[in-house]
Amino acid sequence: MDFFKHFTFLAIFNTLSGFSQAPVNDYCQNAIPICFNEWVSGNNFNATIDSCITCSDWTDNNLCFELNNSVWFSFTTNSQGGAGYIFIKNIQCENSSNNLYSNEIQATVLKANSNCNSSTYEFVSSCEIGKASNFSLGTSNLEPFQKYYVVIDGGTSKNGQIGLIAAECGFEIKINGAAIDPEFSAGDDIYLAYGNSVALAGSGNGFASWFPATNLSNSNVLNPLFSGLNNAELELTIEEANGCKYLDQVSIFVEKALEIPNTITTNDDGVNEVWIIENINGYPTSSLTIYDRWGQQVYNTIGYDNSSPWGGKRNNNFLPSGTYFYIIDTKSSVTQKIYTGSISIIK
Ligand SMILES: [Ca+2]
Ligand SMILES: [Ca+2]
Repeated sequence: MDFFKHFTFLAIFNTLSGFSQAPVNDYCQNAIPICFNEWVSGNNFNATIDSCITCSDWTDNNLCFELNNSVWFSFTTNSQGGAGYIFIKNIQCENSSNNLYSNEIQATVLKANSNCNSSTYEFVSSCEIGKASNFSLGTSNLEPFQKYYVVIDGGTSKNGQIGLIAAECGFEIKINGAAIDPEFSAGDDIYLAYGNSVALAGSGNGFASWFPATNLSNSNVLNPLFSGLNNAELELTIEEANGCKYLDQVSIFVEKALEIPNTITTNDDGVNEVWIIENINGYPTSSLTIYDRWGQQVYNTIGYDNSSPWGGKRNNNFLPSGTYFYIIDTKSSVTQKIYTGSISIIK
């Protein structure tokens, strides 16, 4: 039994440590896209280089550092271009306690043509070498709507000693900066007269999808017509060509006529204890004021909300039975209306 346990352990250990396959992003053509401000795990365990002048891992066109076991990431700039920053953290190298192995990685950012032909590579950042702990790469003049690559490779030095076995390391990578900051929006909040339709004001550089799709003319265009009869919260997802997804929300307020009860009964019987104004939730900036018969204000609020309604109190004290008077201004830019009337408190 002991032998069997031991055997099982070995089998598991071999499975975990046996990275016999090269990483999927061993070559420029298979670079893994990185999205704005999202950490991605990577490693160059068993990564390789190819050895022709025009192929992915360049050999002659090496103005940065000698490649040993490179892996590739890609990102795409927005319509503005400009500055981009790449961050690399949590560098964990295999054999880091063995003096025959390097524990340092090296990295740079470059532009390539679509075939990842190394003779076309243009370096757009510094070449960072000898990195055993967190570091960043900066680049300032990225072109708009352009794909760039980050190449990460194991170094061959350690504590100043050179000629060691190239480092194989795990790490995490992310990117941000104005050139990558995604341009997308679900638009400003919308106020809509009951029964009307409105075109949503989505924007973005990619495939659009709105959720929920109910009441939309087409959930996969940026500006579908919304024709719902109730308030709605819609979420816009933009999936860019590189697979990065970005989300934004918009609120739609459908403005209906208010239905205002004229009585509340604050007798604690659980019925009509509070003032529920139907459809007030279509007017999130409404103003509501209540006065007593002498014209003294007893209640005032902006954006009356039926989930915390008026219960016949002034401050925290119940008001006497009687007739009070309200003014509700919907403050709407679409269907602005002032409602006035009386509200009776009966105990
Ligand atoms: Ca490679
Ligand atoms: Ca009651």
